[in-house]
Amino acid sequence: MGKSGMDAFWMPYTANRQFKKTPRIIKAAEGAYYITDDGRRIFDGLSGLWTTGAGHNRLEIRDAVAHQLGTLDYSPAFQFGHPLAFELAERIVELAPDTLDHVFYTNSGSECTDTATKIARAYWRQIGQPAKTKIIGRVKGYHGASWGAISFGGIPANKKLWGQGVDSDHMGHTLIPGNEFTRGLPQSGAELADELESIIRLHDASNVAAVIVEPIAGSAGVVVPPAGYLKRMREICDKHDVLLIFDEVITAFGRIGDWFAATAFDVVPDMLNVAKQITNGAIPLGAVLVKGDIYDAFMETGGAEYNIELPHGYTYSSHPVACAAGMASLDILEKEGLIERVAALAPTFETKIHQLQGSPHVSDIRNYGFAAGITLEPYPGEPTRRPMEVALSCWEKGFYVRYGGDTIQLGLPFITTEAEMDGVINAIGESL
Ligand code: PXG
Repeated sequence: MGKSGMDAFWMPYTANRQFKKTPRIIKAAEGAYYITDDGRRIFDGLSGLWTTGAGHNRLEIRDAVAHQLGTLDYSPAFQFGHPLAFELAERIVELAPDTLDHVFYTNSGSECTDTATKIARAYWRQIGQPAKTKIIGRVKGYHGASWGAISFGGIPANKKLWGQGVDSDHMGHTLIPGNEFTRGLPQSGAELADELESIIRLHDASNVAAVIVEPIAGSAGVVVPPAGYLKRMREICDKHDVLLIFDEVITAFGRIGDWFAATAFDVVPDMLNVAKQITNGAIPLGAVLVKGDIYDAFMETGGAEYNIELPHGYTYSSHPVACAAGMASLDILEKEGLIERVAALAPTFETKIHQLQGSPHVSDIRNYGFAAGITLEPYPGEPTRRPMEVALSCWEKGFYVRYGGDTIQLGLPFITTEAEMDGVINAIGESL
């Protein structure tokens, strides 16, 4: 054992030295609350890591997982199948926009990123355009931690240690002066999508495979797209034969008061990535929803029927226990009307969160559905310190909020009451 009993675990995306001096240990959870090792109840203001909208320790999920573990704990993912994998795929496709009618399973958002962009490059190659390899992301984009994700992702701190990755380029983000403190979608800035056309022209469309965007960027601090921006992006992709990938790892399954951003904003991508909320966070599972035309192209160019059309997948793709958790999570969202609840209470949350305008150091607030980002003016030369201090102060007060870069982020559980909204927002205000 290490010196303090904490040395051995190299914690991910964590200030290890600081954490191990002042540990924050979560021992249990219940509904919208965590219970710490010293017995405190902490309101979960980020639904885990945007994962657990329906609240923690849901009995329905526990029962489904337990049942599955006693029926079929694992089955080989390649060349064999189990019933739940097909049932869950059919169910996801029913919820999704019509043209997204195939599901490729992964275990995480990062794997979705690699899967969708690998499918994009392979698709162009299979239909005779092998030079279309470049993937375009955005500044401030977060798509996970894989080689692909850090290449076309746009968060500098996540890129700087690794050097050259996958062939990619970046559009700018959409946080423009004048749009501060917008409630919901900013009304100006749709033309920022035109930069995509310039980048495609720069590299020539014959070299560009796809563009990947979070319809609402999460990790960068809840960056909401200007009205019309995503539609414009869709038009540019169509014009230049570039595939459009929506990374909906945070936005899918209720966070924004709809099943998907694609349905909320009425823009249908060629592929759509989901994870996190699909199992309410209980078991890792991700999926790439793929347009029929793309799937069909692989089937048609696959050669002999015994050939594997897409040599890609993971040992745990379509894991039976994860699929069971997925079915139970979708049951809860549907039966309890949680997505409708988020839509109904989003305006209340919007009013409340914007009451922080005017608090010390607050330079912007953005919101959509049950997500919000607050930008704080930095200490000179220490851009990430203030949000950390505010979040740790909230933790002391009994509220978990996310900090990252120069932002504080909220991703409320879908079951949050109005009093709980006030509680967490007041805690942020007092901490500021
Ligand atoms: N895409 C998006 C849009 C994400 O938000 C990933 C991909 C990667 O997923 P995995 O499962 O590989 O981690 C994410 C992850 C935050 C925060 O504070 C967000 C994520 C992870 C950790 C923290 O906003 N999102």
